[in-house]
Amino acid sequence: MGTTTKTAAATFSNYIDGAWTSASSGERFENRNPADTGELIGLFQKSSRADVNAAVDAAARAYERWRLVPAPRRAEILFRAAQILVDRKEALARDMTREMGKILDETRGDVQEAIDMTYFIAGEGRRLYGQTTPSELRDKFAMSVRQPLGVCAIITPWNFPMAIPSWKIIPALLCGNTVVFKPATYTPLSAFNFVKVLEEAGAPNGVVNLVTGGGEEIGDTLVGHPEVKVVSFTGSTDVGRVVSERAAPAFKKVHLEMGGKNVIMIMDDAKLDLAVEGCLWGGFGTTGQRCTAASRVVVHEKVYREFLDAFLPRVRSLKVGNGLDPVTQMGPSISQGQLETVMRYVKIGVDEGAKLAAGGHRLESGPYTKGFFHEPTVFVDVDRAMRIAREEIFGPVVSVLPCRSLDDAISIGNDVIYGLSASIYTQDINTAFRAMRDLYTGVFYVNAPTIGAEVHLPFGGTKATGNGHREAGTAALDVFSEWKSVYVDFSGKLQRAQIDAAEI
Ligand code: UN1
Repeated sequence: MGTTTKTAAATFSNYIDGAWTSASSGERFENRNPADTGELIGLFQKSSRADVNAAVDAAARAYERWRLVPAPRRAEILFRAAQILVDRKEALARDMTREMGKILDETRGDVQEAIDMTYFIAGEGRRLYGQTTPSELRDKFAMSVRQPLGVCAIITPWNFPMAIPSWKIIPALLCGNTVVFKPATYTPLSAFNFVKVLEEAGAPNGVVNLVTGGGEEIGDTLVGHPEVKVVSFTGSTDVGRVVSERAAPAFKKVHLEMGGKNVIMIMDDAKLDLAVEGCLWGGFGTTGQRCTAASRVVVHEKVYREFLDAFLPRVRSLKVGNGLDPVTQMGPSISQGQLETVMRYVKIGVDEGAKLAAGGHRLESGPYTKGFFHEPTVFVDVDRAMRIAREEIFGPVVSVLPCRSLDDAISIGNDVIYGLSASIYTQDINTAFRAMRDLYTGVFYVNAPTIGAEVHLPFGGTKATGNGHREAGTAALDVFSEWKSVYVDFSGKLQRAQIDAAEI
């Protein structure tokens, strides 16, 4: 068992080579509820270089057997894992809300996304299609097959503590790789829960390894380890750049999923009540802590006032609180540091001359005393040059900008360094298709907010959001496998490609 109750709080172990083990340092770190820091969720292993090395070594050994297990057999383990996740969905969601704050409806959705991904990718176990193609020569066969790469480093954020690990770990395993999983320090319990499910589903020893803890030492050791062949990272653009540079000298395959400054564009023919619902959900769902959050809303000047008159009262009436309370609509920020970032950006917005139209303050009294709560906040009359319109805040802050036309909206929409998600509200199909074509993002929505991607399509972004790879969908298989082209000559003689022409 991975847990032992010593004092009041349970202690959770690393998982290396099929054994639940303590960090070699003997040190632990605390995981606390961001809605109530008085609640200690548990103690987790503070791992160091030695633990990472042990995990990578175990994964490298396990790889030699795992890569030879037929993919449909590997998939059977994943199908079992999906079913266990279904059975445990409610408990897993509650654990997740306690450790990272988002409301229960959303943590149920997070677990559901892991279930969806696991079923979807498990199905690919019987569909790892390559190509067969006629050879240009007689008595010769040509085909391509996917091959695994080896040990994958999986480095994940706290905002989707089970969904995002599933996007990476499940396709990595299906393709025949083994993994070392380093989750964010704010959400080690959901990581533990996920790995436990994989263990119970029958993942052989060493195929999945979990190393908890923070700091540069673990990340640096993991990314730099010569046995690590793939690095899949979701997090900030700044850290993504460091990961990329660290992996570059050995030409490792690096998949990065980073920041966003996503836009909802509302045209003058839009259904405004629908757009208001979309902006509330896109802007304040997950307390604005999604890479896909709708942190910018661009509204046609003809309906600008009308939209704000409907939107602002709804923002002000959002119920903020502990995500376990069914009436709560928005939970806390993840940490003191994230809360301070939000407060810093509110000040930046005010100093830049944007108009604060809703919220703008930390919530500290009554039920909020022990958590990292902030009011849902809206700036209006924002200019595209302002920092609040350009930089990712990762909190409950929405900037509303007026625009004169579709072209103006598209120009504002594209005028940021990121390119994850964008959306348009319009009733005109021509307008919708033009915007779909011209917004340079990896995800696009019509008459829906910027959040809510489903697992069977590729997920990722352009520009500073990503590095050209996509996760989810069958695109995920391209991150975790490499193509091998195979030629079988059964002519019994030397046939020189491009030189010997086949007789007609
Ligand atoms: C993220 O914001 O980090 O599309 C991931 C969505 C979710 C995933 C978000 N399915 O909003």
